[in-house]
Amino acid sequence: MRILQLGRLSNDVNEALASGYDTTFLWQQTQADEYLRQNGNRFDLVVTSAQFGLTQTQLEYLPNLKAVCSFGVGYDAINVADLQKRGIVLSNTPDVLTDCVADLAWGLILDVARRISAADRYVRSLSWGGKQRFGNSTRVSGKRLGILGLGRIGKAIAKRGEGFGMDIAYHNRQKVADVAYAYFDDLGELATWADFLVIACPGGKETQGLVDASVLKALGEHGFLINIARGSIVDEAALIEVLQAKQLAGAALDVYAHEPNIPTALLQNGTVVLTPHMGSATLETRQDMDTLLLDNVASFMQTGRLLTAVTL
Ligand code: 8YV
Repeated sequence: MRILQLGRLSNDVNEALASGYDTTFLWQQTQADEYLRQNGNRFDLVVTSAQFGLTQTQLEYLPNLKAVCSFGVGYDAINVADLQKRGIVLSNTPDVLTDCVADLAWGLILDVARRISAADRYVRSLSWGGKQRFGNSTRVSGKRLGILGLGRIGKAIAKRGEGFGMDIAYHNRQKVADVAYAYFDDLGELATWADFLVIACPGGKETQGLVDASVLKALGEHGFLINIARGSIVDEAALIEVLQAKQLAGAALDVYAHEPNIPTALLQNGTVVLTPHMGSATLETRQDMDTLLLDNVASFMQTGRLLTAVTL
């Protein structure tokens, strides 16, 4: 069986795939599209990531594809309906990244409310002690935490919220059975209720633009938006508008509509905290993701089965 790896992953993964299997690195081909058009029929398994995805055209050039092993938990950049039609199986890397993504969500909640990054800029500019006062920030403990998407990551964020004595509620496609948190079946109502709205649902067509102007206005001038999921879930233009009109207290974002491009209006806004899609990017979690990706490849090669198959 032959492997096609679409984009560069860690050195450990690149080396393991190159030494253990018959692997071709598509990114090393000078004319990747042409290479794929002419040689796509040779490959049985694709290795990709949440970031690289798999395009419809690439899939068409892979008539003998049997499995896709992806690095990352989200698979919105892969058309699962097309995989399903062709009986191609897909694995991702769930669970191992849950804690670190939830930790980053909490870092962002604390940063945007307590103005930690803004305070850091203030101190470094030697403003402390000068005429310009830093001003107060906003309390986090005991406030209302609204979570959009109560899956594995949403639950881990909620659990941390309990430690901060917060009231916790969520919106999800459906009510989650094993939790005591309040359920809102209307996202606008959750936003009206919440002081902090954290986005933790999957990306893709179903959630595209779900957090729109009306949801943001419902969150309101004292509310904060935190997004560690996908940029596509938020109407970024509407977010800029409400921030500029001070109809929202602030936003903390790890993900964007067109990564790595961030609109200048967000870069220049002092009430916004920005990080470079780094939720899962700790040494420990990235090693665990590498291992799980490689274990899925090994399992498929040996048994024809994936360890963490996505239900398509
Ligand atoms: C990716 C992510 O792993 O897991 C996801 O869905 O978005 C990240 O953890 C990272 O962007 C590499 O593709």
